[in-house]
Amino acid sequence: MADLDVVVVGAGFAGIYAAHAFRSAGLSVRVFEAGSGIGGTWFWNCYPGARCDVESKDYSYSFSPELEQEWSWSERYPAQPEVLRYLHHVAGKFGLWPLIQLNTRVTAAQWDAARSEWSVTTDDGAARTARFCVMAVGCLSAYQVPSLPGLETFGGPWYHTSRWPADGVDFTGKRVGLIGTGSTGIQVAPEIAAAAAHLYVFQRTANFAVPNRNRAVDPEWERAFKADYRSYRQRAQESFLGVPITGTGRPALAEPPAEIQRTLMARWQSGGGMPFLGAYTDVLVDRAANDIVAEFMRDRIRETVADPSVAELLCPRAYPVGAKRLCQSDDYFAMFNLPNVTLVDIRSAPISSVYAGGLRTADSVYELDALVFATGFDAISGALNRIDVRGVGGVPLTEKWAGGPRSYLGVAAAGFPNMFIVTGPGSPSVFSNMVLSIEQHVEWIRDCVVYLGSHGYSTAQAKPSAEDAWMAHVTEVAYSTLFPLADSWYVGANIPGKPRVFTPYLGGVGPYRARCDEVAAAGYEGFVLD
Ligand code: N01
Repeated sequence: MADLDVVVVGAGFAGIYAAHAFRSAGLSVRVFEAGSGIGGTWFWNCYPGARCDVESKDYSYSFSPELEQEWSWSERYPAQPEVLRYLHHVAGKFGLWPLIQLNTRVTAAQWDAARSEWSVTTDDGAARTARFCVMAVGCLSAYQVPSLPGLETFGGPWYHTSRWPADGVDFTGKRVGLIGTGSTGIQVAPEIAAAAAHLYVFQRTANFAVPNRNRAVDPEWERAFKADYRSYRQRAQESFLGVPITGTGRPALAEPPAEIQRTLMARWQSGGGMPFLGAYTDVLVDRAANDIVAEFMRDRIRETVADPSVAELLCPRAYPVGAKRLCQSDDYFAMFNLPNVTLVDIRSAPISSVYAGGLRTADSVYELDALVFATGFDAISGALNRIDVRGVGGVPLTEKWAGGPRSYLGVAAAGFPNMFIVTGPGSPSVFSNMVLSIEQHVEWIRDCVVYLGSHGYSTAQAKPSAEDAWMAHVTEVAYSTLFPLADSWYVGANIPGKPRVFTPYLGGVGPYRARCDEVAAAGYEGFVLD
């Protein structure tokens, strides 16, 4: 008999809720977490300026109305420390700490067909067996540092934003080089600029960013909002992004140009990426409509940045707006008006090497005291591929995914019985409000495990044919949009050698949930139950 019913890998939003959900269903569960604290992405990404780009009222668990009512967020967009405090509150309120083992990295998981159980090995050398293995490893946890020649010779400290020292970094009086201008780089840059003697921002690809218009939560608004939380959550579950936003419902191309400008400006003024990009129905599927929105955003950069040549360099042109994750910032572009900030174009003159005193590009030398990498992640599949996962016949998951990650519904993989992936490749995951998608997956997995027990089955395994059909559907939906036109982490383009496969499901949170529910209602259609 297995040691446990369920092993959960990772104690972020997904692992924490999984602990609660499985235990509430009467199952024995243990969560292994590599970090010294819970929180996953919110534990590791403690760089200054880290803030969620989904509003706090949405980026929170919905499973407990009591929790929903008792917790008060202080800001419209919560900063990293507040999200972490929230998760600690949840773990304490629901008594989850005894189920979570920190400082323990899962290194391998092997399916034992004879015993119908997983053998899970951790870096403390221990091995546990479990009937089910739930991978809650996060979509953006395998961070990447580019292999720059000479990095090991650099005389000063260097940091990756996703492994930021918990007690902070003092950049006072320092010349700092920042590499990476995605969501993270755009958040951390103004914080570094406020302290450093000089900040050099090394930009390879200019990025779009909308304002947050972050503000304190008004207690009156909060009271009124909480009175309607349940029906709001219902609307969120049925929505496209996991956040109920209201668009015009019309295509931009059918709208008079002046009206488009008015609509976009109103949304720009109220802040937030989802309502802005969601204003018109054709922005993410029609290049002409997309160009109108992109030009509107470039105009905002031009009117913010004083030096026209810097402004032009900051104007994104390499991809349709939204096809890479839209960044949010209230102060990134204005930061380039500061005398101690320099934008360096490493698209035209790439970084050639790092040396003890700084960094060389094809046409210049930059003397630096510290380097910051905001260079992103081996997304969606990276964290799982770093665990030695072996399914039926000892086949490694890395071998199955050599041509790119594949799964059925983004939650299970053929050849890997009783292994479930929370917000895995082929599910809405990063293209949705993650907390809502996490809850949906955890509950679906829990229900499946309970169903197996109550119907006399011990294993569930996705059928290869179901997986093939699902991945074909994921691809078809993606290629009906502008998303594949960008060299983004959505397609693995940021990792040298990674197969180019579009993995998030773009069919919408509501329709996706409905499909998952249909599969369950049909006795887990597409799975072999044994
Ligand atoms: O990572 P990224 P991120 N030389 O991959 C550059 C979520 N998130 O950590 O575009 C030079 O987006 C790279 O350049 P290029 C959110 O989903 C959310 O910023 O490849 N540059 C790019 O500029 C987000 O999308 C929040 O040309 C190199 C940057 O590094 C996801 O996390 C906040 C390079 C990487 O950008 C990842 O964001 C933060 C090299 N060798 C993150 N390699 C919020 O909720 C990479 N780059 C607000």
